[in-house]
Amino acid sequence: MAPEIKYTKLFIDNEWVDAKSGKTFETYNPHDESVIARVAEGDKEDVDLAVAAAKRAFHRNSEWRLMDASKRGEMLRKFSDLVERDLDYLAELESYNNGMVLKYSKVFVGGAINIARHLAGCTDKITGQTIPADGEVFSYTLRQPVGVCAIILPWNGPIYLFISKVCTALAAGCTVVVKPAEQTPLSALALAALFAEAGLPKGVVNIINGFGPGAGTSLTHHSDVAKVSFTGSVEVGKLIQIASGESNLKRVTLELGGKSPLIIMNDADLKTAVQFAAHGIFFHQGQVCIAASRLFVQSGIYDKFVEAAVEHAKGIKVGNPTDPDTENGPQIDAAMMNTILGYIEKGKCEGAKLLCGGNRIGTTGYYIQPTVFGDVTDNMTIAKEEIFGPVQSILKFDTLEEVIERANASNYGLAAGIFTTDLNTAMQFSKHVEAGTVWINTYLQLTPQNPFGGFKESGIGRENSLEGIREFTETKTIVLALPKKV
Ligand code: TXE
Repeated sequence: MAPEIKYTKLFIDNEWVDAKSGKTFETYNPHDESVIARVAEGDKEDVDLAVAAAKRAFHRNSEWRLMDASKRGEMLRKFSDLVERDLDYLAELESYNNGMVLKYSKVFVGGAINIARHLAGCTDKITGQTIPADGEVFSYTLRQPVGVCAIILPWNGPIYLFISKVCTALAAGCTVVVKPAEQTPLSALALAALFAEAGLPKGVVNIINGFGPGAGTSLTHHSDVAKVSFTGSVEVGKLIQIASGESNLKRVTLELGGKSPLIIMNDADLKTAVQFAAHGIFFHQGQVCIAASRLFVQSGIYDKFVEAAVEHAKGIKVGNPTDPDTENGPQIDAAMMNTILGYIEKGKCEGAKLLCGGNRIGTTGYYIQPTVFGDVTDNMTIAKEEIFGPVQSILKFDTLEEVIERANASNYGLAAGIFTTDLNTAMQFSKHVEAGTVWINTYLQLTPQNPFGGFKESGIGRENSLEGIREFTETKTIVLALPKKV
């Protein structure tokens, strides 16, 4: 049964309000293309109201600013408990609105709760330094919240990214206006209600659903927004940097796409490597920024590996994300599905060997067969561009030196992985590969304590953990003159 849709309006100052224009837009279930709900469509006027609310909540005499840092932690803990209470409902909502397989949605919401709890413990550990400065002075630094933050979200992990970004901003003491992706507006509203229930003062968290041009650009150009935290495409990431330059030089952190290399050495445990490589690319139908989308297999095991990888892909059960034995669900929408099918055609035309899959499944719902290409070479489009779909591209290599060079020959640098039983190989690779996260004998393993972000065009800044919190703060240096040096 479809989950009940409780909230469809905008959320400003802890109140549910219609868009000023009265406009709404439809949101869909990618499994059967049915309309789930109509949601208020925010635009510049609504953004202005939400930013004003967030600015009031950030005033130096506001309840939020005067709250003890440890109390902020308590609020985040209370929020985490409420998310846990509603975990089944939230996971279902995610599956209905973005097609993530229900069993994985539950794991993802659980992972987000762990992040929120970790951040709750960080609020009173955001410290500055005392500095042995020259002269007769006592000198120290404070780390202070940057101000009103715009959080712009994608559709591929709406709950996980909402919780990780918003809780990081709140842990630092900021206030936020969130713009969820237009494809997945519902879960952010449900989470906003939980913040209100947790007792968060009004104006600290505000939600403006809407589109990129409109709600998104109004936020990125707003002179009272001090920072944008964005996850999405490289193209829009660049536009956000431009908007920052054209407005108030707001701080920008970007978590963008990837073309992450996963290396399988001859000495790897074949069965384990095949399983992780498959999970690395097929999880959530490949709609993951850290997907293992360039799979480099060493020549000594290449044939055996490819055979096992194809066998594995053929066995993946694709279907309704809410069925308990489903492993892959639908792509998010028709546009993404067609883009992915276009990449598959390019792969075939450019000479990659299609070993299984390659087609849409059925005519309703945005389903694509798990697809494997062998004999992929570095210059092919499918080896260079982010496909964001269930397409495993397998490339052959001979030596470690060669594969490090080839792995780094990309504009992206989000994640990388290696399967090997040789410690020296693992250490050499992890030191020299250009990636924000490197997994050794594992893949897609995210933990709340680790910073996350990318090298090169995969982004700017880091998220999660104390390092992520620092990105939502400014350093203030204080110099106190003393009559005598101490
Ligand atoms: O992203 P967009 P899309 C990659 C992936 C995918 C491609 C396109 O390769 O195929 O991006 O996806 C808002 N100012 N990733 O089109 O457009 C938009 O409303 C301000 C990787 O969905 O970047 C939405 O809320 N905001 C990725 C958000 O930006 C704007 C996750 C993301 O949309 C805007 C998603 C503007 N001018 C896609 N234009 C990852 N890193 O995980 C759009 N938006």
